[in-house]
Order: sequence, then structure tokens, then C-alpha cells
Amino acid sequence: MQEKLEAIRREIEAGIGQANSRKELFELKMKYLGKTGEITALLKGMRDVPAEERPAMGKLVNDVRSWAEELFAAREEELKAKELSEKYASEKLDVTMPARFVGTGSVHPVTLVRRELIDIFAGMGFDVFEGPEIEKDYYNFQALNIPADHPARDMQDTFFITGEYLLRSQTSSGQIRVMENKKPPIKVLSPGRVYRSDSDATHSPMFHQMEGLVVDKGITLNDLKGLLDEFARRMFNSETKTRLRPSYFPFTEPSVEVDLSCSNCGGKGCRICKGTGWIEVLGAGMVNRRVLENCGVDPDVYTGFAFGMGLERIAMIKYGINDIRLMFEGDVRFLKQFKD
Ligand code: 2NM
Repeated sequence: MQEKLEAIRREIEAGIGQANSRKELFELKMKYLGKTGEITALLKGMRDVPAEERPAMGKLVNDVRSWAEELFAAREEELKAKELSEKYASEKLDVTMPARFVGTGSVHPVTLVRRELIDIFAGMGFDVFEGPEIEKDYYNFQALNIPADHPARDMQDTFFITGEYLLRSQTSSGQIRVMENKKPPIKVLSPGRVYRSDSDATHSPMFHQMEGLVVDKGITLNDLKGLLDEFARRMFNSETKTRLRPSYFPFTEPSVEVDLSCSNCGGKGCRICKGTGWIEVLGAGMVNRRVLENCGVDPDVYTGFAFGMGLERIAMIKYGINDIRLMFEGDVRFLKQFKD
């Protein structure tokens, strides 16, 4: 028995240094101290030892078992510390390393223009209302006094979905909804996507508009002119002038085209304004009394003005972009030139 115990001691002493992971150590421990381990077997064998020898023999085996348990526990601690320090070494972080570049993207020019316009008009007391893009013929045309034989109502110009529904060709359709639902005073701005069957360097089948509408007692064309002057100064620079030219829209009477003095050359004439010193930027006018009537607003009590502009066009003027298609192609080399 003594010899057997000595052999076990030597085996454990030799093996424990070889166990280089906690898993290997556990396996070795089980070989001696596990349920079917060699030391466990010797303890179980005590039953067959004569009673008078049992205490002395039991002590010998128990001593080896305690010795082994302590040895395994000590080695376990050693390996734990070793594994932890290896883990720390492999996860070491050099906080002085240069950071990886994170691309931040940029804001689309149309978004920049929309935000700026909303800022300017909200500062003048306008609410923002965005109507539906899929609109009824009634709101897009009929209510706006656009007659049945008007060219805009042609399938060649407007995307019809059914006989009754279409993709709105102007955001004024949403303003009709505002006038139907709210009593004046009304001061509303309607930004949004509009659709027209048209495509070349200056026209896109989908583009963005921003229309404004003011209705109250005693509103005149002079109020429109004053508002546009202020808008021009805020959007471009304090020297920017406005010029109204007579025009025609079915939904306004009188109607005007609004030119702004060229902010690029200050009105002297350049590439941007094609030498004229003026750039046509928006359409406007006094809301036609038939449109007011259609919305339940009494034209003998209330008057109003409205204006509309294309955001892509404003962006083209402001940033000197010569082809509208650049704004829909998503080419990052183009887009990243615009920053907040
Ligand atoms: C324009 C030009 C002139 C306009 C008219 C209306 C409404 F709903 F009041 F009738 N909203 N917007 C209008 C007037 C739009 O865009 C070139």
C-alpha cells in the first residue's frame, strides 16, 4: 500500500507541471480524486482491510488525498492567474493609436435648401403643412381653377393613377385642403415632392416644390412684394432685389413671375444669369377668387396671395449646378461637396 501511495505521489508531482491549462489539470485531478479515481478507489478499498490495520492505513491514504487536493488547488490558482494575464495581453488596447476615420456623410443640396426656406418662412410666422402625394384630380386641378382642356391635365404632362387619382403635379393641392379646413388668417408653407412627365437637364419627373399661401382680410399684392423682398435678402444676400413681371396661372389673378437680382454678379450680368442680371426664381399672384370660393372662403371678405418655387432650381442657382440630374443620381463625389 505504501509503495502504491508513493507511486501515486510521484505521478502527480510529475504530471501537475505538465498540465498547462485548467482543463488538463481538471482531467488529471479526476484521474486520482474523481469518482473512479485511483485515490478514491484506495479509500473505497478500506472496507476490505482488516479492522486493526484500518486506522493507520486510512491515515496514510487520507494524508495523500489532502496533499493532492492542496497541490491541485495551488496549481489551479497558478493556471487561473496565467490564463487571465494571457487574456489581458491579447486584449491590450493602445489608446494612443490614431482613430479609424468614420465617414459622416453630407446633407443633400435639396435638403439644405428646404431647411433654409422653412427657417426663413417659419421666422415670418408660417406653419408647415404637407399634403398627400397621391392626390385627387379635384384638389390638384379642379379646385385650383384649372379647366378640363388645360394642357397640364393631359396624360402627357401628369402621371394619372386612375381617372380620379394622380401623382400631384404641384403642392398647391395641399393648400386647398388647408383653406377647406381652416378659417383665415392662414399663413402656410407646403414643401414636398411633385411629379410631372418631363425630363431633361432642367426638368425631372419628380422634383420638390415649396409653396406659400397667405389669406386674410386686406391682403394685397404689395404684401406679397414685401414678403418676397425679405425672403430674397435672407436667402441670398442683403443686396438682393426682386422684380415682378406679369404672367398667367389659372389659380391666381393677377399672376406674376418673380425675378431676383443675380447674387453671383450683383446684377451686372454673368454666366449664372445669362448676362441679364436677373434670375427667374418663382411664380406667384393673388389667389383667384374662384379658388377661394371653391374652398368656402368668401372672396368679398378675404383676399390672399400665393407663391411657388422649385427647390432643385433654387439649389441650382445657389450652388451653381448646371444639370438637375446630378441631384438624383446619388454620386457621392457630387453630394459630398455640400455641408451644413
Ligand atoms: C405658384 C404660382 C402662383 C399657388 C396658388 C395656391 C393656392 F392654393 F392658393 F391656390 N397655392 N400656390 C401658386 C400661385 C403657386 O407656383 C409656381
